[in-house]
Amino acid sequence: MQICLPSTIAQAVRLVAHVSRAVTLTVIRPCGIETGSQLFYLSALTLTSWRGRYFGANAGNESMAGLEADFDMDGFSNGLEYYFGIDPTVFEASPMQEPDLEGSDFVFGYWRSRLTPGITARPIWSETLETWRTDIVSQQVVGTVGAFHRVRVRVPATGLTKVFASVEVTQ
Ligand SMILES: [Ca+2]
Repeated sequence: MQICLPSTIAQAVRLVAHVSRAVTLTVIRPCGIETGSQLFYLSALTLTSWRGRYFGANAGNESMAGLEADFDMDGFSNGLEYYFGIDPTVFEASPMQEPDLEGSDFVFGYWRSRLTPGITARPIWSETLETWRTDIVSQQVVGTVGAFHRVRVRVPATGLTKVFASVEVTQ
């Protein structure tokens, strides 16, 4: 009796978190090639399930798992960590990257989760760190990898002496 175990799976299953679709798999065996498809139903990681994933029995504890809490004390609230798609229990380097001047515009980038149901987020900026503004700032998705978008934020800085920028997350 010959056992015909698969030697390779020709097509890896790569699904973006919010995409439900049929995926065709091709399995190559020593005795032949088999192809089939399967419809995968996926649902986005909600804020509630995200809190459960990282905080377990403490998911309902607002001082640990709440949107404004900063459990790992890395300077980013849990809401921001959910938005950025990073671990809220591990102190990590800032997800804000590549601050620079392009002409007279202040720009920076970051990776964010493609889908974050339950929250809204927008870039904000300030000259003083006291008053945060949402005018004149713009953002653009400049890339996509898996479940993440690469975002580029731009603040026209003509006439400004300082620009501080962040992202505001609200529920
Ligand atoms: Ca944090």
